[in-house]
Amino acid sequence: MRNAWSGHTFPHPPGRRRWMKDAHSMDPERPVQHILEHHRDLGPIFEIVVFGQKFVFVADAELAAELNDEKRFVKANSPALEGLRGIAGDGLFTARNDEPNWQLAHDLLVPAFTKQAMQRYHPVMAETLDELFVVWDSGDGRVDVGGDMTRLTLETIGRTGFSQAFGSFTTDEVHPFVEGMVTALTLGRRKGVIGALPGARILERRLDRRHADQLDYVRGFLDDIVRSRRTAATTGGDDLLGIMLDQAHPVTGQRLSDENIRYQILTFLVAGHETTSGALSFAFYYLVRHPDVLAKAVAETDAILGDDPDATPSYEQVPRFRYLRKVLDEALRLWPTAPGYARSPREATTLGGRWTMTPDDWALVLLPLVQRDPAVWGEDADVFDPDRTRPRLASTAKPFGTGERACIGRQFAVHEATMALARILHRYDIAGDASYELTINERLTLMPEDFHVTLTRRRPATGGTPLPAVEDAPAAAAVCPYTGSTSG
Ligand code: MNH
Repeated sequence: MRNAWSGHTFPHPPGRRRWMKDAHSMDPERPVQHILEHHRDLGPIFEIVVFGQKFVFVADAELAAELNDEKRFVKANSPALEGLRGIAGDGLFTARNDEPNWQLAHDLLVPAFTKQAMQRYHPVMAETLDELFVVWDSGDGRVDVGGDMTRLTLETIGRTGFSQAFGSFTTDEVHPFVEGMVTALTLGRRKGVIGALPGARILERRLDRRHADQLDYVRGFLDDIVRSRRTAATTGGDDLLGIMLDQAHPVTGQRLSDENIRYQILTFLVAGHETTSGALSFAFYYLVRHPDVLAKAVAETDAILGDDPDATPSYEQVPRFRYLRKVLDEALRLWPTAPGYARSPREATTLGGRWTMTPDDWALVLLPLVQRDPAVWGEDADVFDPDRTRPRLASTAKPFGTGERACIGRQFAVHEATMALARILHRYDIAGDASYELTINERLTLMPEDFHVTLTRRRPATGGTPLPAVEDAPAAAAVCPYTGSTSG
């Protein structure tokens, strides 16, 4: 059996049953929160066996650092990722390391995330925010943070990557593509979980049949995006879609197939918005919970943007919001919206000096635990504090993953989220609901649930607010603002 760990059994939740194993001690609706609430005492590495599948979790920064070592380990496709292959195929996120389409698509699409590319996306990101502000200004000030951040990030990736708008700001209804996508994703996750059970194929086919209409709609929608670009009078374009349709690999001359392009569009539309909207929502959650942090953040926006509430930062100004960046990093430390990634050894090895691990074995780096490891972050590891100094082994805080298969959209996400935070905090006074208790929706990614704030237009303070002190900020602008703190 795959992931047998040479027969080794790790610590696991108490009360394991003979057939159901650990099913009673996992929560399919909120697996990550359940582990944080109930299983933090299982130690640095533990297992949960459900539905005939062994999941090995790493909670410890030292072990995570080992798994992050690209010389010894590579990305593994967890069952959850494999479950998505029905709709995302060998798209970038779900491709297996040895599939030729990974390298091909990676090489073709890296240029879509360079500095020059980001400079092209910048005004589109700014315009999309303007449209959100129009909606907010015509409302009563009460805002569903998760919902509106999702609208914002979906519009942004749709427009920047594919010249595809979703009308998120003109209607209250969810775009049918989004609905279909969510169905497809939920389906994928369920398939991933049941995959190891006898009879899974039959169940899977039944699930597919039940949702056939929605899945067909998604497929048709993706085909339309491709078709309308191909028939457009002006072909070309240097956005994601343009690159995929028009460019050949500079060395091999190979091109992406139509099927693979569909997989990539879906991959980027999903990966390009879910995680970023969650990150923004958690940042707002912590900001309204910490008035001192909020005040510092607002002061930074006034110092950089001045007294015009509609001021838009230039591309070059965005990385100067160093304190906002710390807020974002700290939110992603506590609640990494993509809560983990799986790793396998390149060849048989020993993990932690003790456990034999073969290329058939994989472990999940469980980021919400690794990034709160008290050995690294101290006893107050669970506390939100953007000013904390990043200690030894802080390099295991990797909300964007690690190595060759790390997030290709990291700069995109950080630029988009920083600008959104800056402009929103500069433009509105923001008040939370004191009685709100954080509950997190775990769909594919993490997202605060039913979190609302009240916005009122503000008039930024005029004139020379001094920049708030930001400790250990890189001294010279020569340091790339994006490759600094959290990953490597
Ligand atoms: Mn993103 C891979 C987190 C924003 C597109 N992303 C990953 C991985 C993590 C991750 C973790 C690695 C998964 C693994 O090892 O199995 N991503 C994030 C977070 C944000 C994010 C926390 C926002 C915050 N991601 C984005 C954006 C885009 C994007 C924005 C696109 C515009 N991510 C990807 C793609 C991959 C990926 C594509 C797969 C890369 C590869 O394997 O080559």
